[in-house]
Amino acid sequence: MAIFLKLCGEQDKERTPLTNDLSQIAGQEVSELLLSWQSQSGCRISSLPQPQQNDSYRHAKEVLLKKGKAFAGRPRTVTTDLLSRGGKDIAFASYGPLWKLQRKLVHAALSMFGEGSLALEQIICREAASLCETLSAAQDAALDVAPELTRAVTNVVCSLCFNSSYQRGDPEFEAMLEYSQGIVDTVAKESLVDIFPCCPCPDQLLQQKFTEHKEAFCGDTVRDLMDALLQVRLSAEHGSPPAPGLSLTDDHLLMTVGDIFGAGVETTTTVLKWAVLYLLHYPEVQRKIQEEMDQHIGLARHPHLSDRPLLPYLEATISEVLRIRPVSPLLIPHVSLVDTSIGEYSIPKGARVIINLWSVHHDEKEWDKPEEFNPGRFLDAQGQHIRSPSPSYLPFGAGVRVCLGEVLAKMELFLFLAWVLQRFTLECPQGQPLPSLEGRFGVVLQVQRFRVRARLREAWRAAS
Ligand code: HEM
Ligand code: PLO
Repeated sequence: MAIFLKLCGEQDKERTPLTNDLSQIAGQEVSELLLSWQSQSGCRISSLPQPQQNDSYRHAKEVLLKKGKAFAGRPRTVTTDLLSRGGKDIAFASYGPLWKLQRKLVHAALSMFGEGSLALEQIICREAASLCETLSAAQDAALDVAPELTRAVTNVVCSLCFNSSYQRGDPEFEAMLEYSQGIVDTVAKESLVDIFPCCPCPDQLLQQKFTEHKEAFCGDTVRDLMDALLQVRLSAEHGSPPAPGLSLTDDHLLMTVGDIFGAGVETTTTVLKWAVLYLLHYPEVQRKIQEEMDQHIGLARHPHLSDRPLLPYLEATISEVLRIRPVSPLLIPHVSLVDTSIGEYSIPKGARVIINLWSVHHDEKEWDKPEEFNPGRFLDAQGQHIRSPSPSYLPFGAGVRVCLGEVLAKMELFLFLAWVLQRFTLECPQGQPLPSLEGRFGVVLQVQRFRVRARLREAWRAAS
């Protein structure tokens, strides 16, 4: 079943803890899910009746693409209001001119800092090199790679947002990790108000960075996303006054960067962890990626973004990880902004619509043995080119609310995995059982903790 609906009553229009709802979903039967929602919130819940044939992804696409604008709203919840200072960010903001402007600005800034160009690639490669150093230093010991992957990804996003990065063990970085993990865990478990009852905005680090940037900003040089946003606001102030409702307050700028930071770190790190976990379970996939790399790149130089067409099996592996363990298995909830319909069903204005991406990605009618990890399904018969085996695949969503970071995320996933697999073979530490492939439902589909042995490849040792 691809779509759930929630038809809210007046009483909880504004203050329904979103993730309490979501945490109920993982691993439960749909009927259970609907009952638990009903008893929790007193809302009327319905789901579209069993879809006909392949309607599952069609309904999802109708909501996201065909009627994207009609379903472009977001529900307001206690938790997201706290995270976004009342919807002043992008992800949890309602559809409107300010949200559009914020998206446009981030898009422009991402292009300026190098979606596809050299600057961002250099930053990612610097972090990939540092990650490889750490793995080398661990000298075959069983290592919890999660903090290392998080540091690498955080540094890319920090460079992009604040023009800064962190060394291992930096107390500010440790504080940031703790804060971020705290939010992710908390959002997964319960409402944030229970944890920060008197402090609705626990984002001091972000605030501190913002204040530093505002003080240093002179309007001439744009060092990062924060400067880019300050500059846009400055130029707007010099022109005619903004139309009512179109002025970017400090909170809007801060929450925009907060979103890019939060989304940039949580999602990409999680996919990298899933990728490593699947490579431990499927050593033959790892071997194939390494063979492909040895053949097309060799060991005398580092991988570049321009190598992507040369490494279709690695690209296919990334696509398969994003299919089998979608980071955001229910996307972010959508809300209908007008009376509308899905298929033959009428949907009233204000209905909460949850797309079940998990079922779209595990639909047996669309995917051969969907539980099987098989990167080959994304390759053509010759294994030379990436292909789209089914339209039932939406890891980044689609339409007006589509992910803003898809290009950046794909750059990072490709480069980090290529750098690591060129040098190391990832293995389960000796004598330990293979770690679980079961996810933990949180704000993203989290990986359970596991350890890895990164063994330097003989070929790499010999070559260097
Ligand atoms: C939204 C997936 C990385 C920024 C989303 C959505 C999905 C998604 C499924 C929700 C779409 C919807 O509600 O219909 C992913 C995946 C990623 C990733 C799988 C990594 C592999 C990133 C990165 C950034 C980012 C690196 C930032 C640079 C955003 C933002 C939104 C969003 C701002 C909200 C868009 C809106 O509501 O208008 N992402 N994302 N994401 N993503 Fe990503
Ligand atoms: C992560 C914790 C941050 O402090 C705030 C934040 C902002 C954007 C959110 C992100 C959190 C979690 C992952 C989200 C992202 C927007 C898109 C992304 C929800 C809550 C997805 C699709 O998973």
